[in-house]
Amino acid sequence: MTKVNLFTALRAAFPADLDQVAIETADTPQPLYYTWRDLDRGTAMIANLLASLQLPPMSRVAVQVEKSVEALMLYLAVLRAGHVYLPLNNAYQAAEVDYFVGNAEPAVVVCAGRHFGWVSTLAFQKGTKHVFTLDDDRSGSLLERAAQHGDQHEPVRRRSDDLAAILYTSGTTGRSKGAMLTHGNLLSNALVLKDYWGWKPGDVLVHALPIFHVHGLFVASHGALLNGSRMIWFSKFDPRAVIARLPEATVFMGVPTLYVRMLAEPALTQQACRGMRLFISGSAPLLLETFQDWQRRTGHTILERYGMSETVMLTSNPYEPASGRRGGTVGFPLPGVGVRVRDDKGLPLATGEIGGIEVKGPNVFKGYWRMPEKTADEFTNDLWFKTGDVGRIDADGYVTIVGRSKDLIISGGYNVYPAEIEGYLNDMPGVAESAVVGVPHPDFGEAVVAVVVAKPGAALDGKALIAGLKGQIANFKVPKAVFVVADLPRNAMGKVQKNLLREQHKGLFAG
Ligand code: MLC
Ligand code: AMP
Repeated sequence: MTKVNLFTALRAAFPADLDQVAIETADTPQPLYYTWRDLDRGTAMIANLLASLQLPPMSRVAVQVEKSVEALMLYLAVLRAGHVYLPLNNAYQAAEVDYFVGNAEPAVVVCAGRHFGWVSTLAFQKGTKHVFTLDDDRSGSLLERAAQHGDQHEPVRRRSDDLAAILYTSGTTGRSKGAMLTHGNLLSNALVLKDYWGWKPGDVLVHALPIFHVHGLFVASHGALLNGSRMIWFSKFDPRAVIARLPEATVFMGVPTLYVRMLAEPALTQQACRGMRLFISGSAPLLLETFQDWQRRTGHTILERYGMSETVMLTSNPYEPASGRRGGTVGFPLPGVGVRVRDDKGLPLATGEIGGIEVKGPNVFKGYWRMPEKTADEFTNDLWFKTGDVGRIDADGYVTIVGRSKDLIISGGYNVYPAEIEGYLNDMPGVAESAVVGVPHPDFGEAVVAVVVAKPGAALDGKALIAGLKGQIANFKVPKAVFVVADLPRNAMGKVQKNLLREQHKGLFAG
């Protein structure tokens, strides 16, 4: 069991020579070079600013900003100051942010300068005392205020079961739940991955994922920081630009869409990948076709792993030997992580049989923020967490995910819960009812599609409904297509048969 503030552990891994470059930006107008000393001083100044606000211990700090090195420093500073980091996808719109702020009651909110008006209004209404701005050009009140503070700061002591972060993940009923992750959850997982993925001196990570979810914020950033490794930092994924930087790098992490988009670039060759040691994929199923195309084109075998906001990383294909990485599987339970498969009644299944995936380990979260009943529902009597994923474990121990019992769509690595979108559609004028499903999509893996029924006498137009949703909910949740129908297919019990809708629309984006 780890006993330290996660920041202290990451800080201890900084190289002895603090003047080496820790992060180099790849898509700012001019490249910016941040040394390890810059990270240490910058996080100290922000932590000192937070300390000067005299917040109660473990206050939530909610952050919705563009990706930047300073945004990463803010995350590290929140850990350092002993508070709880609450990252928000920057696609979230006012109604979504309003819910998160109302639910988490952050003491501090940090937002983009252009959103200060509406964010501060709703945050102050909910009792937040401090709203700062941070933009991706290093401007904003957060850094202005932090610059007035000293660059030395003693990290606040934290125990392993103290909260470090809250990550909101949507619920099946449409209301998001805040997964509470502790210093111990995050550090234990980062230490296991450092070893399992063979991080070594000289590694360089191309970081091109957003930093408001587990993959980019924890798996990628912690991996590099804990290894004292340099990062080549993209604020936004651009396949061509990323490929151009691969020759200087050794490690890359992405959701499957990133691999699909890079494969579409002629510049992706064995030569471009000559220095690479490891390509890792996760957050959504990697198609076997993508896995094989990548092998053929680059000579590298993608290592697929499986995780969740509630658990960080759970399973991984082996690092060695690369030939042990099996496409279509998510590999083995990580050291210290228990993975088992159960039937509907919670009974054990034989090897290879398909059932609900349950997990246990030091990485498994502490529960949902202020939702004890929901938390209890998601754990078995013997305290295994029910992932909502459906899969099997074969005789060699490989875990394969075959589906989900939770009604969830994963589009380009982002989760979309149909119930939430149906709620918004049903509230629109003229809509009697709706059903939202995920269908195969060549770029996003799955795409959100809605089927709606009009109220008697109302005339509905799919494009107008899409336009109406934009501005209300994050853009990645907006259906790519809306069909207006006379009736939704239902079974004898009156339940909408979403499988029939998925079948009917499965070819919509083919080719
Ligand atoms: C963008 N768009 C999407 C989308 N991303 N639509 C569906 N699904 C997505 N994921 C839409 C926008 O709404 C917009 O539509 C249009 O695409 C262009 O927007 P953009 O912002 O320019 O898109 P782009 O930069 O190309 O983003 C695509 C992407 C991004 C794949 C790079 O989605 C991304 O970074 N995904 C990674 C998500 C991630 O990190 N997940 C990890 C979760 S952690 P319009 O109509 O407005 O033009 C987790 C646990 C674990 O799951 O195991 O790791
Ligand atoms: P999130 O709530 O965003 O953390 O998403 C977690 C979910 O992503 C998991 O419950 C899985 O359904 C899915 N997921 C993550 N990694 C993989 C993977 N490698 N293959 C299939 N699904 C995955």
